[in-house]
Amino acid sequence: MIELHSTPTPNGQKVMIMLEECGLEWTHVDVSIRLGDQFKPEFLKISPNNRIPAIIDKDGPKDSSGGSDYAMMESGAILIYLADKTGKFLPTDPRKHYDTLQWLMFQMGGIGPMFGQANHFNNYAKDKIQYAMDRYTNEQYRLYKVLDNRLANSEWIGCDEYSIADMATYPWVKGWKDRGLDDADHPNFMRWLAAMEARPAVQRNNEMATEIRERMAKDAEGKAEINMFDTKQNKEMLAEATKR
Ligand SMILES: N[C@@H](CCC(=O)N[C@@H](CS)C(=O)NCC(=O)O)C(=O)O
Repeated sequence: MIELHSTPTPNGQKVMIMLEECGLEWTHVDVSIRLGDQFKPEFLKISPNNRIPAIIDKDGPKDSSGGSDYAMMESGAILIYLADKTGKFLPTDPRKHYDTLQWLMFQMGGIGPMFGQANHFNNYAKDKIQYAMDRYTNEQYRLYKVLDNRLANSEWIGCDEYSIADMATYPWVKGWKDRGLDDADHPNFMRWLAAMEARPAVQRNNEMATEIRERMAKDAEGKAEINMFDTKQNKEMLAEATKR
């Protein structure tokens, strides 16, 4: 059994898709980053960076005393772990393997951070800073073009097989319409998106994400939220939660 301690943001959803694709037994443990659950000591034990997603594999690699609970943070590492555990969605052929890892890292180091900043400066920052909005919006469109170019030459993002690189990327890029992307100018990306959305596991993910979000919103009613974007407050919350 795998416990996914998370909330259905793009980083959370990529792990949900993998768990569904692999047919592993798993459960979602709701971690409300709006209410500050990421600073609770029990969560920090499994995710010292106070970020979702994290997993606990109840049947993980054994520790020195024979215990099999294994905790992990970082969505890309979690996807590789689950692929290794199940032998699925990370090809063993050396070229396909490293191609897939390259494109997984492209999502982790490129799409995730840049799309996240674009979303922040366009939709949440309290000051409208034109330089930051332009910088990250342009980067976001450039990255969509990199994907479209890749998908002109490859059926899937990582290689010619569906893989964890596709699962990692999909939740970040599926909101192309809201981001103002010109679909006619990205035909390969649109072909891939349709193939992703034809997969039952991806469809289940999208339904579950909505259900979990609704459940968490209900649970949060009447409770005080933290300001997730106040990095000073976040720095202090982590220091307070981990002081010795
Ligand atoms: N590199 C990390 C990034 C995780 C991340 O940024 N998670 C966000 C939600 S998508 C989070 O937990 N934010 C909580 C916060 O900012 O306090 C990963 O891929 O797992």
